[in-house]
Amino acid sequence: MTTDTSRAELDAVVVGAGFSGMYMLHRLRDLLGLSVRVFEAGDDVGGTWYWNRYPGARCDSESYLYCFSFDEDLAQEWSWSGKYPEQPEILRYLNHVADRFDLRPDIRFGTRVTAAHFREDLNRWEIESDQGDRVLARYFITAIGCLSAGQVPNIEGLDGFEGDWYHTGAWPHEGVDFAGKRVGVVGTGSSGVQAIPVIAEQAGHVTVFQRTPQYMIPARHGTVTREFLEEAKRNYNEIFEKRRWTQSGFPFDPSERSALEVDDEERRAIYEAAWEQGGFRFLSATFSDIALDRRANDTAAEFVRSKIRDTVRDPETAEKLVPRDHPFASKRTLIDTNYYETYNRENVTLVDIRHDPIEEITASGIRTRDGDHDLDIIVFATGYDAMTGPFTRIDIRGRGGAVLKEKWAEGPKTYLGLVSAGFPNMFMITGPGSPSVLSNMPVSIEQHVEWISDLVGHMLASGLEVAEAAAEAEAEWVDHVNEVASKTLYLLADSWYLGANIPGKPRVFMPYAGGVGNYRKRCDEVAAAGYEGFVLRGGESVAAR
Ligand code: NA7
Repeated sequence: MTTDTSRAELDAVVVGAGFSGMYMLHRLRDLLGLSVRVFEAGDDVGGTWYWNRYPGARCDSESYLYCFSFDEDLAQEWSWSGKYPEQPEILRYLNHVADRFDLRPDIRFGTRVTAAHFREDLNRWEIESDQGDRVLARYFITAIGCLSAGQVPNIEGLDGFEGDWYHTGAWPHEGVDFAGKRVGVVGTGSSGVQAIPVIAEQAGHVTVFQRTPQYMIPARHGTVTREFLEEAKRNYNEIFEKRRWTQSGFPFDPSERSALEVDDEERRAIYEAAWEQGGFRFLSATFSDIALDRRANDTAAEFVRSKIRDTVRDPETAEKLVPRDHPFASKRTLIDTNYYETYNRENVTLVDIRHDPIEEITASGIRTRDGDHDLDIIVFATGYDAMTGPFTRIDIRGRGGAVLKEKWAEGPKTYLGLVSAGFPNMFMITGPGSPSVLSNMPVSIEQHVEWISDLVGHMLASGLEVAEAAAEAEAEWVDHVNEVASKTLYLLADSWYLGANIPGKPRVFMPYAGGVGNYRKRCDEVAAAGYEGFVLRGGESVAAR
């Protein structure tokens, strides 16, 4: 424990001031009247949207669905400019929320929480920051995001690179001037795929280093009009209520047809129509069994492969871009704008590093087995230590000094993705074991924030001091999360859902694939049954549910 420069005793400490932390602060402070401090590593609000300022950064949930629903006036007064919001627009929205609810006075910016230890003698969390804070709080709430611990691969020679390099998730605020530069982009997930076409328009030359080819669905920005967005506002209640009960937090009607019950011509026509509309609807509005049945999935995969071959003029490049080693949508589905078309540009080269691996970074670029690629700038779009990384980089200790990182060494163990046994009064917003990254995030965030504040309200009203997961309830939930995942095709890909992108990380499917609506129902039932699966303690009395 470090120097004690700032002491305070609070009801709650919230870590992170993105969507989750901001709404959590509002609920606890303005609804329950608690004293709350939010610690935020960035210099302003926004979380993911504060950090991810790379060219082309935007959300691939549609704007009118990627926002808060808890306040109708907020929903009515804000107008989105188009189908998919770009990073600056989402950041403006979150700044608007911060101003509207006067959140900033309770957020300490530029401050990273380094440790949180549960003090059994006090029934309080002792929380420390890199700025020397040391505070006590009854509740310790993580709003740290699922994709906030960026990973730059450990490639020999990076230190000696004489150009500039950046990770997409820690992009300089002043931007990067690519004009005339030779740029290497490592990684072709959502971030790389958004950035590459935009960088290619500015740079002298772009070399893309691709490890795994991915399936992409076009965004089709023009398919949402201002009239549509105004209409959506008028149907605010209906749309947002529907959003809460679907599989992924989008209010779209899923198809009930199997991809195998229609003939080739009809199937192709259905895929074509969804392809023209663009976006995530392709996953749900086409057929019901794409994510579950390998043969059905193959039809979607083959359709996307044919689109790649139709778009990319050089057949050799097209074949490098065609995904073959995993089912469609078993990694995070990507939504693109001009991605495949970008490979028709003269100034873009694709290096398939599965066949021509990166050997080292030299002073002047990247050396692969087959040759040297001279570069002025390297962009690492190499993703995150997803879901557990944001937790394990904080020194979190529960009862008896138990270390969360050690408890989770073989994979995250949570009850409902909200709590972890042995870590009393610690609540995780969109923690592992909840739908989180498999859903439209604001929907899952609102559900967790409201559920947590309801529990805290219940504790206050009932004189309870401590809420904690029962070990058996947690074990059952972990089994359930695994069982649900085993019925999907997710386990057939090396994805960050499974930790496969981080060397040495245990291969465990971390999010809950049972669907946002089913999950919400389960959480509601747990609460209605007096917080079943929790041990609630108040003063001397102990209530095991
Ligand atoms: P992702 O989706 O994890 O993508 C990272 C990309 O970087 C992906 O193509 C990886 O290949 C590649 N990668 C990772 N490590 C390496 C190394 N060591 N060498 C070469 N290539 C590597 O991160 P994003 O930032 O694009 O997106 C994160 C999420 O943000 C996204 O899913 C949305 O939810 C929003 P791989 O596929 O692992 O072979």
